[in-house]
Amino acid sequence: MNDTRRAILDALADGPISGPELANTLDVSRNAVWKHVEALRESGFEIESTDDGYRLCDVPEFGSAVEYGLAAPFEIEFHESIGSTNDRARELACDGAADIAVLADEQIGGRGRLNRAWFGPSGGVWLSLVLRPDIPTSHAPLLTLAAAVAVTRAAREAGVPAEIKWPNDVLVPSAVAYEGESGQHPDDGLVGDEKLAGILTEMEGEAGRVSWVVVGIGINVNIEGDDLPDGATSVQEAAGTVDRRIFVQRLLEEFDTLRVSPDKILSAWREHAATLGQRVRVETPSGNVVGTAIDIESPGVLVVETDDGDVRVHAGDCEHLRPA
Ligand code: BT5
Repeated sequence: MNDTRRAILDALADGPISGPELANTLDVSRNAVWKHVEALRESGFEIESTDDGYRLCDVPEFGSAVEYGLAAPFEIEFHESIGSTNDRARELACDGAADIAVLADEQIGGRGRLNRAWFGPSGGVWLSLVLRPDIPTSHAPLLTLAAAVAVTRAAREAGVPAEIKWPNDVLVPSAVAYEGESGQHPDDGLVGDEKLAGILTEMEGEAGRVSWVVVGIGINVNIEGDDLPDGATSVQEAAGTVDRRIFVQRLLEEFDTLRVSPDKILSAWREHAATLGQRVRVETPSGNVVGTAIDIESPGVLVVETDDGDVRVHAGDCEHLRPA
């Protein structure tokens, strides 16, 4: 959001303020104030002109309005529709940007890991954070874990019983659907959780240090079940529609708290993880690992207890299995 518009909103937060007073405080012309107020109205802010001056009556549910009231140092770049927020964030990162959150309502060319397609209809939260942390490249996976915790906390606050699946998914347990409705599990041995969110972290480094990291987060928020792929769910399905501005603010604030205290990330992850204690099958480049997930180690290594001893898995696709 433009700096002057942000300053106008900050001033309006304390109650009505007249055009001349705003012009004076912000050191711009009255005409400029009027133009910025009009632009804010066009982007959905309800600003009334009263005898006491401009009064902020309502804030949009989404868009660059996410910056309004945000208690974390991210600038929001909003797009109604975009190919991939990660692609845009990478461009910004290559230009030297930091702490920008690229946000979209609809994403038409979204990517998952291994270039899988990511479905991004209108009503979701498609978000990519441009970060420049001063950390070794080997620590970057911790940021994926931090993002998963942040999404899970925001979803739980919205009433969704969200849990983390290693390494990069947030899911909603669907035990209720199988036990309650049909009384039968599908015959694939899987627990059958439904995916609420996925995370795609990309980075560039030099001499073992991170130059930039893009943490791409896709969350099905205000989307009907019929508009989602099989095996997916949304906040709307699990708990009803939410104000996405508040949802994204909570997520960004949680993420910001964790990134400045990396030593707290693993314990926070353990607290919210569905994977720990779970029988799992992890597809790795060197074959399948089947056993019970017993712990996570820095910077995101899953420890699986197998018949042949403990195996440490650095990357792979993880499935939660029903007890043998
Ligand atoms: C992920 O990959 O889960 C990472 C997804 C990251 C998406 C975000 S959105 C903002 C940013 N911009 C981007 O372009 N990407 C990031 P993976 O673990 O590989 O899972 C991909 C699989 O999830 C697909 O093969 C589908 O099976 C499934 N899927 C696709 N769209 C989905 C959706 N909206 N909800 C749930 N599952 C989905």
